[in-house]
Amino acid sequence: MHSRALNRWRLPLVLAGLALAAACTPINVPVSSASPPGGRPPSGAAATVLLEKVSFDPSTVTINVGQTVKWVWKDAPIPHNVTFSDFHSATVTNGTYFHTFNQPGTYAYSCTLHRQMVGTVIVK
Ligand SMILES: [Cu+2]
Repeated sequence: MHSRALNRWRLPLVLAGLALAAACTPINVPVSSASPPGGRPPSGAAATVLLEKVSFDPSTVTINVGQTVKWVWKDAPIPHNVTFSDFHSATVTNGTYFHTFNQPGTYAYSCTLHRQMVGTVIVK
């Protein structure tokens, strides 16, 4: 019968599948490289925005110069992105995105898939 030969192949195939899945797992690397040496890690975000119900919640956050905003996707299976005029996240259904703001100002952003999804980061 073939069952013995099939079993010999099954384990390597499963392991290959696991390796592929691991390789495809998105790694959330902070985009900004401006953090000073010894600065706080991005996990110390000053503000967190949830992407859920096809909106940014809260839609406006206020931080100080040098602080980081964290976006958390909570709307699977609906994909979203966080898009500013000169930087953006990937379009994904799960995960997080960080950005550190090093210049004061008012920064508008949106999700390019859902134009009603708009938000603002105010940097003091
Ligand atoms: Cu969206």
